[in-house]
Parts: sequence; C-alpha cells; structure tokens
Amino acid sequence: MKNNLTESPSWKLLENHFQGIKNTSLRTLFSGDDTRGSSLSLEKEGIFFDYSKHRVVRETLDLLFQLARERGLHDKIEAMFTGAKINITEKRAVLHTALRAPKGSVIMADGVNVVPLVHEVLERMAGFAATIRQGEWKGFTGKTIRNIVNIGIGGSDLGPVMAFEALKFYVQQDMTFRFVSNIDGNDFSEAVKELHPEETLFIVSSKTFTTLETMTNARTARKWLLDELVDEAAVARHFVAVSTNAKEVSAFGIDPRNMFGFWDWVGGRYSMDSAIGLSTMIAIGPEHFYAMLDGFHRMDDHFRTAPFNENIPVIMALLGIWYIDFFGAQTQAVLPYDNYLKRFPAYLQQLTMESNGKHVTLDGVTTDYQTGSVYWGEPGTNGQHSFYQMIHQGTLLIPCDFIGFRTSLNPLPLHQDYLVANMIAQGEALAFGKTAAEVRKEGVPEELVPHKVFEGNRPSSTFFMEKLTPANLGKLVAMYEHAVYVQGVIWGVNPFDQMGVELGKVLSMKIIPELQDKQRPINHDSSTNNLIRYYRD
Ligand code: G6Q
Repeated sequence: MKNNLTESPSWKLLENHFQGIKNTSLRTLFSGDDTRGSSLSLEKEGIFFDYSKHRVVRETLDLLFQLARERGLHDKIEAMFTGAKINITEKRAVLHTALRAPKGSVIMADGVNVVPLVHEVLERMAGFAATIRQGEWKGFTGKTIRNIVNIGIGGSDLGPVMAFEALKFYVQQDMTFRFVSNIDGNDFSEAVKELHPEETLFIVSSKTFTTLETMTNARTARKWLLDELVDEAAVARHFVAVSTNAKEVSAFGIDPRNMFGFWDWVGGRYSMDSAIGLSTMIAIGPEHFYAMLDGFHRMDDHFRTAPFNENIPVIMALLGIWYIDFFGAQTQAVLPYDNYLKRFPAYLQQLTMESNGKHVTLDGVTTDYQTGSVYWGEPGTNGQHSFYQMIHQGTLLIPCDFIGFRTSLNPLPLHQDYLVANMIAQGEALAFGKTAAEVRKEGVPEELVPHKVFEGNRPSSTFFMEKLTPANLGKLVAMYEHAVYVQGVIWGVNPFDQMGVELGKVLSMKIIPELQDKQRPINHDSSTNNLIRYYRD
C-alpha cells in the first residue's frame, strides 16, 4: 500500500517550491522586505514568537497550511479535544487537555464527563500537598516529613524533574526534593544520601505500577526505610502512590487512601500535569500548580481556536516538517536562555522523540519520508561555549529554538541584559553570518579568511516571554505538546503509543536470570553470549 502524504497535491507543490527557494538566503529575504521581522512574528498568550529567521516566504507558509488542511488537521485537533480514540493502536482517547480543563467544563470519554474526576484528584492532591507543606504530615515516629523522593521513570519522572528544576524559584525552601529513576543503584543511593528515613516520604509514580526500574527502586526504598523503622506499619506513613493500577498499589503495601489516580487516556509523557505532578505540587504549592494548569489551558484554547496562520504550535510544527522533510534536517536544538530550564531539552526529547519516532503510519504503512527529529540542547549561554560552533559553521543544518524571558527571577545587575543580548545575537549571527568581504574588512589575514567566514542562513525561532512563571511553563509545555501532535497528524503516525519502549521493558527479563545463574545455558548471538559470559565470569 502506498502512503499518500508524498503523493498529496500540496506536498508536490511544496517540493517544487523548495527547489525554487532552497538557495535563497535570509540576507536576501530580509533585505527585500523591511517588514519581514514584524510580518513573520506574532504574540499570543504572552508568547512573542518570532519565526522570521526561517527559510520561508509567505507562499511557503501558505503551502504548509494547505498541507495541514489536506491532512484534516482541524478535525484531528477537534478529535483529540473531544475524546475520540485517536490512539488507535492502544484503543484510547488522548485527553491530557482534560487535565487542565477548568472546573465545570464537560469532556466526555467513554460516556463519562472526566472533568469532575480530574478536579476530585486535584483537590485531594492539594489537600495532601498542603498537609505536607505545613508540616502536619508526620512520619511513623512522629517526626515531620521534610524530604520528598519521587520514584518513577520516563513519563513518570522527566516531567516532575523538569518542572521541579524549572520552578525551583517557587519551591518551599525548608524541604528537600529528590528524584530516582534509573535502575542503576547509584541513583537511589545518591538520592537518599543525607536523608533520614523518619523524615522522608516516597512518592512511587508509575502508571502501570509494574515497571521494573520503579518497582525495584520502590522495594529498595521500602527496605531502606524498614532497616531503620523496622515495623511494616511505617510504610503507610512514608509511601504514597501515583498510579492507574490500584490492585498493584495495595499489593505493594501502600494504603489505597494514599493513592492518587489518573486514567488510561493520559499518556506517560503527557502526564506532568496529572497526579504524576504530585511532587511538583508539594514543591511549589497548590496555588502555583493551579496557575501552571491555567497556563496549559490557555495554550490549549489558543491551539484549538486560532486560525492556522496565527497558531503558534501549528506554525512551529509545520516549520519543523519543512526542515525535516525538505531540507533533510535531522536534529532540532532547543536553547533556553534561562538556567532554570536546564532539564527542558531532556523533557522535550521524550515528548517529541517517543511520540513521533515512528516509521509506520496509522494504516500500518512504512513511510517514504522522514518523521521525527533528534531534539537536544542545553541552556544558553553554556551551549555557546561548546556545541554552537557546529550550528554556526558545521555541515549539518540545525534549526534552533531560542527561549528567553524579559525579566529574571533573580535580577542581579547586568546579568539579564548580557544573557538576553547573547540570545538575540546568536539568532542574528546564525541567520546572517559574516561574508568574506566583511571578514577582510576587519583586517583578517587572507589565509584565515575562509575559517572566519560564517555562511549564515541557519534558521531559528525565538520564543520570548515576560518571566518564567508556573503559568508560562505550562504554556511552553503545551505549545510543544501540540506541535508534536500536529507533526504526527501530517506524518500520519500515532504520537501516543510507544512500542519501542514496551520492547525495552521485556527484553531484559530474559537476560536477568542468565546473569544471575552462571550455569544457565545461553543461546543468543555470539556477541551477546560473550557479553553475558564477561559479566558472569
Ligand atoms: C511515556 C512512556 C514511558 C513511561 C515509563 C514509565 O509516554 O510510556 O516513558 O512513562 O515507561 O511507565 P510507568 O509510569 O507505567 O511506570
């Protein structure tokens, strides 16, 4: 069966258009149009989005919007928001947008309005978070809980860690927060260093409550606790669970009253604003958490209602398609100019790559075009002193997302001006470069001229906001979530399953007993057998 994307009329038009524009430089585009900076930028929901430094003209965008219409994007957006089972491989609705829907809205999944369920859990979380924050939750020996350790992996870890780091400014100062994800014992051991069991609460976060890493870490945590407190009854005061699997939670020994639930229509990587955000809520407080949800919701509304040519997630997604499928770009750099966002690129790696890293369409057809892109990045200005070299002068085309804020949460003299100047200067340098004539004019010796030339024409988006608040973080995350969905719709893949991750969950189970029992016969390929023997011996 032939996949129909590359056969579609707008795709063909885009291919032709690409031939005409691929060698046009941003210098030319800007010098031919004084208004380009303002005509290719917009401000919505407090995000100033400048996409003028992209290798596009109005016609490119119009063709991309046409492509989106041909792929039925509008209906697909509605299908997601209204609870259709768009995750067809798992037969599930995709309703992370319901997690931040205001009280009183109606969103149906399987004939049930899920909004009251969401708010019921949020209110329980808020009550619990307040008890902990006010020091009213006592451990088994009567000591106040001061340390929170979230145990989870993947979608049950990356969101909470990212949000904790991003919103550290708002975190209650007299508490300690740690995150354990890796099965590597070093992770747990370092996380509980200097913590006292009597004052420590573990949040075991796992949608399935069967994940090897999380359950192993949770059992180790229970042993660590009971080595000190001895009595099994202590578990109820020091463990809570976030899960959809009540049966496994109580089998572990956690009191179901201390379980915070969510639903199968929340994908792991779309769950940081569900009960998976319990550690976030304890850290920043319910009020800030609700503000973050409001930010998410405002971006949801924008995405659902704005016309494509004013729709931030739609535009950014289509620009991504333009580079990936026409220019052959394979990676996307995310460069936050705010140190609090240091885990944001890692968070986006899962969101984007686990969602659209698929080579088979919803119809089960292998694609004849590239899907997905490698997301990576580090906060500016650190990245400038390392990998930016390659973005400026390497042979790969690497589109960049710059993310910056006007106001610093810690306004030290000079720092913010220097930080923002760097962000703006990088976008400018990438776009316009420096010609040989300009280099010569600086008096550079002739033999060094080629080394000092920057060809420019390297595209970037800039997302500029007022301040890193919980609401603005919510908007940023929702913006990328929706861009991922738009790309999934264009490529015709399912952004909401993760068969590759499931594979990883079962593969190691065969090898574990082979490592533990030295006599056990092994029957893999010669390389795998050798590695197993090396470990056993
Ligand atoms: C996310 C993925 C994956 C998942 C983890 C943890 O979308 O499905 O990263 O979140 O494997 O799964 P549990 O929450 O079930 O432990």
